[in-house]
Amino acid sequence: MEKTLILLKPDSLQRNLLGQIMSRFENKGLKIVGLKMMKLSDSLLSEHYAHHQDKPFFKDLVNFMGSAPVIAMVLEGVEAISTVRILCGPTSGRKADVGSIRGDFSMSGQHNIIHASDSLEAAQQEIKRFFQDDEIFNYQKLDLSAIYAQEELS
Ligand code: FUP
Repeated sequence: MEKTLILLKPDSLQRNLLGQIMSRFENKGLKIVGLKMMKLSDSLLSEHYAHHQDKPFFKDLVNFMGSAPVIAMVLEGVEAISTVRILCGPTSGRKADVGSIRGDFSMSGQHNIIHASDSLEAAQQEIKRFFQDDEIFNYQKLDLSAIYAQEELS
């Protein structure tokens, strides 16, 4: 089963969108197997955005991403990496389809609400970057109907 790394960026926190965005992943059927709040350091951000270090927006990006805590999550599911990217929409909120997270909540190419790993290789690297092994959980989703049926009998 694939795992992918999500960051709910500082604008999600500032705009009170965390619950709505997490609900989308839960409703879709993706499983949350890691979850924490983190204030990202310049050095961690420089590593995470190393592929953009020569871009004119790099400094602003690092400042923005460190301006408030983020929520880091690991989501698990069949083809979770590409499925989550579809739910997020493309980088610019202005170009993202209505119905996607960026399309519904962002008018920006930088304040675009969410980061999601874009490949298997990136997901593996990024999960290691933000989570220790013991912060990722392996658990079964319960069949609640069986538990409710048990209650009915007792
Ligand atoms: P994505 O994978 O959709 O997050 O997009 P990229 O890896 O291309 O970009 C990573 C982040 O760089 C974006 F989420 C926001 C920032 N960025 C800018 O600030 N300005 C730009 O023109 C492009 C990207």
